[in-house]
Amino acid sequence: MNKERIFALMSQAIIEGHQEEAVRLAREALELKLDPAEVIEKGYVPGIQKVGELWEKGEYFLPELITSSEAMKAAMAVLEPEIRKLDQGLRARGKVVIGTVEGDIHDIGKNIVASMLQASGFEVFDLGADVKLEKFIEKAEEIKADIIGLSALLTTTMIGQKRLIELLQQLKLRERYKVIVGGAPVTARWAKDIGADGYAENAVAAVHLVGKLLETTRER
Ligand code: B1M
Repeated sequence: MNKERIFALMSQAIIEGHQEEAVRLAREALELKLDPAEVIEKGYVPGIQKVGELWEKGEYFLPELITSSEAMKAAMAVLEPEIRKLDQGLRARGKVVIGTVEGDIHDIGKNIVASMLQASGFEVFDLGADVKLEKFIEKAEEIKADIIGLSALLTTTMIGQKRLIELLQQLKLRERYKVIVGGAPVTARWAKDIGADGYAENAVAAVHLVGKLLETTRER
């Protein structure tokens, strides 16, 4: 089967919420030695995006959203460990604390970002989803992080990204960390407005951004 065909089937499996098929295709992709990051971005992500569109149009309801995201998570559980295996044991590139902000349980995108960062040689401390703002700071202080990464998928939880920056300022810790933000509703404009150090549209951009921010930190 060619790549385009397998990507189309992956997307379809997510749209239809077929968990077993989504997992089967993920395993097949690995057997075919396809790049797991490309498989996620070109096979599965378009499927879950389509699910979001169907939900917006009122054609899908919460049960479909849940079934599709379970199929997505099951496929990610096959692919993400493979991405992390690409990690070459480099641990010198810097430490990143990442999570989805409080009130927000979306974690599929954040997990992809965390896996890609880890595979690219950064030490990643993933706090999960619905994470209290104080917990990001506690962890960053504990492990002497370089970067705090905040994911938000809801327009109502994006405000948590702003509050985290304000909290760092209050605690006189703002200079100590670079803060990066991402998630579907987040934009470069929002990142600038709240005083974040960077915004990434997707996982590949997040890897570039973190690398660039650490370079500039070290040049100082
Ligand atoms: Co919900 N949901 N959801 N959802 N969900 C959205 C976000 C929504 C846009 C759907 C829609 O209306 N079209 C909408 C938000 C509307 C808004 O805020 N304006 C919505 C809603 C309303 C809700 C609920 C409130 C529904 C309800 O209960 N009535 C509820 C929220 C509960 C809560 O959090 N408190 C809810 C629940 C759920 C599920 C649990 C069913 C499930 C999540 C499962 C999970 O994550 N464990 C779910 C899903 C799957 C979605 C959609 C369909 C897909 C999200 C996703 O996984 N995308 C989503 C529609 C959409 O986004 N278009 C939707 C794929 C993923 C790879 O992309 O997460 O964007 P994304 O991540 C990308 C980039 O954004 C970036 O890189 C990633 C990889 O490329 N990125 C970063 C992400 N984080 C980053 C961090 C970085 C850098 C880059 O640096 C730190």
